[in-house]
Parts: sequence; structure tokens; C-alpha cells
Amino acid sequence: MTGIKKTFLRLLALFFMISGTASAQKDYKLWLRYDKIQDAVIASEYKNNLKGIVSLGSSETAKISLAELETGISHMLENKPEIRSAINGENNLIVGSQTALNSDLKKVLASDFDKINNEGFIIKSISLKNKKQIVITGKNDVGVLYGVYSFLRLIQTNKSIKNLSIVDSPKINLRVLNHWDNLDRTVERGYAGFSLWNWQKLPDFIDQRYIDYARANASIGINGTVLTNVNANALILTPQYLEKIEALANVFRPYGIKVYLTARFSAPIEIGGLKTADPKDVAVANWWKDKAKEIYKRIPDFGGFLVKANSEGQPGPQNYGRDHVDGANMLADAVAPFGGVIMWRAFVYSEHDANDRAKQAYAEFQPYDGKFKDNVIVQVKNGAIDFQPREPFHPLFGAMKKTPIMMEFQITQEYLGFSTHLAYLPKLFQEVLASDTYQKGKGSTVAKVIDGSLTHTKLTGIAGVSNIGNDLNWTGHPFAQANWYGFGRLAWDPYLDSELIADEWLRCTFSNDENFIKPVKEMMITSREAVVNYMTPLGLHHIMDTGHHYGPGPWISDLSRPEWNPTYYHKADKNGIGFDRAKTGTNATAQYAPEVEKVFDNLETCPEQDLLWFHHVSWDYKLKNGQTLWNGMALKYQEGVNQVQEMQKTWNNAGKYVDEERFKEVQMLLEIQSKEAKWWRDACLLYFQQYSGKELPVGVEKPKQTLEYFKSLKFPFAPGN
Ligand code: GCV
Repeated sequence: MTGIKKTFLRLLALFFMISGTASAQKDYKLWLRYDKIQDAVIASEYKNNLKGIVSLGSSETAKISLAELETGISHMLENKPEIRSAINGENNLIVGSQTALNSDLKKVLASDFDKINNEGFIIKSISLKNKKQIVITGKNDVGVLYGVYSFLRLIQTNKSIKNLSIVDSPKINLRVLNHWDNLDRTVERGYAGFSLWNWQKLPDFIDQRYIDYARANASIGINGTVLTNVNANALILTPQYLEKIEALANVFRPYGIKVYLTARFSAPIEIGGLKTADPKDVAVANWWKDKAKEIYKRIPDFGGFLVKANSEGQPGPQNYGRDHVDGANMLADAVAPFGGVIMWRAFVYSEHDANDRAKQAYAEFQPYDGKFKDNVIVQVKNGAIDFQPREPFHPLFGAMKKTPIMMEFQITQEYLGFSTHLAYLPKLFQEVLASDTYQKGKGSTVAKVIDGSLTHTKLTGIAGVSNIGNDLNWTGHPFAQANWYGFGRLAWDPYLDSELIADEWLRCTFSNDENFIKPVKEMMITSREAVVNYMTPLGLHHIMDTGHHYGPGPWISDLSRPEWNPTYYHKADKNGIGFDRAKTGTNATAQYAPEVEKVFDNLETCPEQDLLWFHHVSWDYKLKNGQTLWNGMALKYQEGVNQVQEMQKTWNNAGKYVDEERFKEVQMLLEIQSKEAKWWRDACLLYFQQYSGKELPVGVEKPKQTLEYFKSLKFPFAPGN
């Protein structure tokens, strides 16, 4: 090769590297891209209404608000608004907390302030001395920051800012991400690279990522982060790590984000040198009190502890003949003087309990109702098994009448195809939140339980198991960012419509072009049902391959714990398929309020989407559409595959609205999803066919491989395990 040719190729490679990096940063920016407003009419409305910004605050948080407005507005309008030191002239954006407002503004907004809580905000078009202004305010600077992001979102989504009157507050107090991040930086059930927390370089090296992470969370109202895995390591509570936590807390604080840690129940033994971790032992209780004091000295706004105890091998109070109340209350006493909370998980089931696994958490926790200290909140997964593509809501949501309980959703896609599958989860979250527990009669939705409006509990919370890692695009799949975003938005307001959230996210992340929004939004909305269809239709559940949960494994039956085996859940035999949880079976339905129990218990009224969750039915059972169960099930598997193919078509048509890099990324991922959907369909149908003994109905493609082939597939290095 000649020297000139070599130089040319090098330059070409460099060009691609640079342009590749530049566009890869598009993924990195999440929903905070602040792209130029394309519509000239809309842009001119914004410019006319935003002549200057008057920032009234001086705290770190107020500075972030101002910087965000400057960046956002100048990028979107390609016009830097003037930063004014006083309210001169009109069309100013006045930004500041209640205390910073002048008396005129306070008067104009007085009745609005009555309507918001401490984290709420007001965005209002007002006339001050006959001059038009827009005010963004709140009771404190973090509320103002939330208002700023909300205001910028209006512009990002091309909404009018002419006559604004937005008064909004979060409906849930604790809106937290749960990172299942280990100290070696692996992430349990993480599919987006390694942990963001670089323990080795902390506390001295503050990665820009920490700031960007805080900013992204603040923009959707998330106000807490549990940094470490619930399968906990006691070392995190040693001074060596606490100084690292302190550094992170300092970064997150101005963004309104509190830091929480997971507490390993046996820490007093492992790092404290005690002989026991018995919660009734005075030395143990004192050890935790001292530990709390030590943490709060470093981090005065430390949020508290999240605890997984006596679950899947984690130590807990039962190791000492005590119960969950003893354990939680002992820790609650330790953090109470500092305003901390204990989030105590109810994810418990035991191999020594022959009872239906779906019944065990309720059986254990319901009798504790009303027995926890005020600063304990019980964290319950959305369903009674484990983050399946679809589960009926957890019966504990209808049964804890005197105890604050918080929702635990899983944003990371442990059972939903990892970060390779596009599954828009706010649809799932909304389905659960809108479920009616009938705790206090009709309309007692799960949302009302967790926001405290039904039970009148003061402490309220919602947690999402994070899907974030150090991948350049944060979440592995560009569309998985929507699950992080949507979780935050629903944590703020659990009554929001997931479709509206998808709309917002698409506009902020990709484009405002209606020709793009309409079909791609439809694609997102369908995506969750598609996953249900090609993995676990009609109420099937937990039939994923073992351990890593990647791909189908309905045949697995040799694991040491019965309830880890897929065969435990589907119970397929010659007579039919499904888990009888009705009165005729394990009677799990009795854990729901009578109105709900009746619906689930009866084959006629049980929603077909939950059929095999609650009933064992014959292969010839007639579904509502007239198909036999076998045919209907096979057609559902096929429908899931078809839906993914439709998603591919939709995306292929979206190319002109999206930068090439993200377009290609999603295209490749959808191709994998399409292959894996077929894998799911074929493997499951071949396996269940052994029991049904029936042919595949017309319309279902014939598998190209044998069942033996599917069974032989092994994935020793599947991520997240
Ligand atoms: C963090 C499931 C997951 C585990 C997880 C556990 C939990 O069993 O497979 O990885 O452990 O739930 O939520 O505690």
C-alpha cells in the first residue's frame, strides 16, 4: 500500500471514529437531547415568550436549574436567552423558590402554593405590573428544579407556553432506583455493562457519569438511589466504603437525590466482630445505632437501609428465632433519630414450605400488619412470584391496611429478554397500578394503596430495579431508556397514562414528527404484549431457562428447590396445563379481597390473560374466541412472533426520522428479538405438544428444529447471573 493510500485510510478511520463517537453521544444524552425546534412557528412563540431568565436563587440546586435552562433553551431555540439580574421588562422566565420571590409574586401565587407539597412546583404565566412573565417556583429549590425540567419538556415536546398554569406535586414520597450492583462492579440481572460506581477510584475521582446520572434522575423526579445489591455485602458499611458513598451523596444532593444502602443483616458479625446478629441482642442493636451515627455524620441526609432478609439465602432475624418485625424495627430504631427509613422487602419464599410459592409472602407478612415502626415501609414486588412478563397484582397490596407498603417494579428485563428485547414496561407498570384490590370496596387501586390515599399512610414509596450500567447508552437497548424514564414519571404520578409517557419520551428522545411518533408509539405500546405472547401467554409464568433466565426452559425439572423449576409453574400433563390456585387447588385466590377472589376463582370470569396462573385447564378447554386452549395458546405464540415482525416493519420505515446509528442499533436488536421470539414459540410449543398430543393449528409456523435441539442449548456466560 502506498504512503498516500495509508494516510488516506487512516484519515478515513479517524473520521469514522470521530463521527461515530459524536453520534454515539446521542444515545448517551437520553431524553435530555434538547434538539433544535424544527417548526419555525412554534420556535418563534418560544422566542417571543422567553426574552430573559431571572434566577432568584443562589444554592447549588438553583445554579443547576439556571444552567439547565440556559443549555436547554439555547440548544432548542439556537438563541441564548439574556440572563437578567432583575425583573426588567416583560417575557422573563422568573425562576426561584417561594422564599426568594418578591411580595407581589408571593401574593399572585399564594393559592397555588397551598396546593403543592414540599417537592411540588408551579409553572405559571402571570401579569406583573401589566407585564407578561412566566414563573417557575416551588417551596424549595428542588421543587423548582423539577419545574424547570417540566418546563423544558414542554418545549421539547413542542407544547404551547402561552397560557401556562401547571401546579404539580409528586404523589409518592420515596421514588427510588434499586441498583443490584455488586462491589466488584458486576450487576445482578444487569444487561447494560458494569456498574456505574467505580469504587476503586472513589472518593477522589468523580466520574462525569455520576453527575449525568443524577441529572437524568432529577429530570423525571427520582429522589433516591439504593446504590448496592439487595444480596448485600457488609463491606459497604465499613469506613473504607462509606467515604466513597459520601462522595456520591455529595454529587447527588443538589439534584434532590438521597443515597440509601443495602444492609446485610449479619454485618455486626462480619464487620463488627460480634458473635451474633440477633436483633434482640442489645450489643447488636447498639452496633447498628453506632453504625447509623457514623453514616449520618458523613451523610446528614442519608435515606436509610433497604433489606433483603431470610430470602434466597440472605441472613435475617429468623436465623435467631426472631421475625421480620423484630429485624425491621431494630434497624428502624437505629436510623429514626436521623429521619432515616427502613425499606424491608417482602420477597420471601422457602424451599422448606410446601405451600404454593405465590402464597408464601402474603402468609408470612400479612399477620405483621400494623406491627412495624413508623419509619418502616414494606417493599413488595408487583406480583407474587417474580417480575414475570405478566403477573396478577400481589395480594399484599390489598391486605396491609395499617402498614406503609411500597411497590417494587423491575426495570431491568430479567425475565423479558434482557436488554436485547424491546419491551415498553410502563404499560406493565400501569396495568398493575390500575388493578383494583377492593381493599376498601371498588376503586381501591394499587396506585391508591402506594400513594397512601387509600390507607392514609404518611410514608409512601416506589422502587424500580435499575436497568442502568456503564454502556454508552446507559441501558443496553436505546428503547430501554424509556423504561427508566417511564418508571420515573409513574413514580411521580402513578395515574399517568403509559401512552402519554411514550409520546413524551419519543418526542424528547427522537423527533416531534407526527409521522414518526404515531407508528413508533404504537410499536412501543404493543411491545409488552408481544413479549407476553411469545414467552408466557394466557397466564403461563416462570418457564424461562434456569439461573440466568435467558430463553425458554419449560422442560427444566431437576433443580434442588422445587419452586425454581419451570415444571412447578406450568404443570403441563396429558390432561392440560396451568397452576390451580383456585379453591380446587392451592386456594391462593383467597388471599385477595372477596370481590377479586370471586373473579379469579371462577373459570368463567377469570381474565384469560391470567387463566393458567390460576387454573389448570384441559387442552380442549374452549377459550372465549371459540378456540381450544391448545390452538389458542399456539396462536398466541405465533401472534407474539408476528407482532415483533410488525415492530420491525415499523422501525424500518422510521429510518428517515432517526440518526443512522440509533436506527441501526434498534434494527439489529429487533432482528435478534425476532429470532428469539421464534425460538420461544418453537421451543415451548414443541415441549407442550408432548402433552397435548395435538397438531399445530393452521396459521402457526412449523418449527425448524427439534425439541432436543432447543434443550441442548446452553448459555454458561449469559449476563447478569
Ligand atoms: C437480587 C430473583 C432474581 C434474583 C434477585 C431476587 C430478589 O430471584 O433472580 O437475582 O436477587 O429476585 O429480588 O431478591
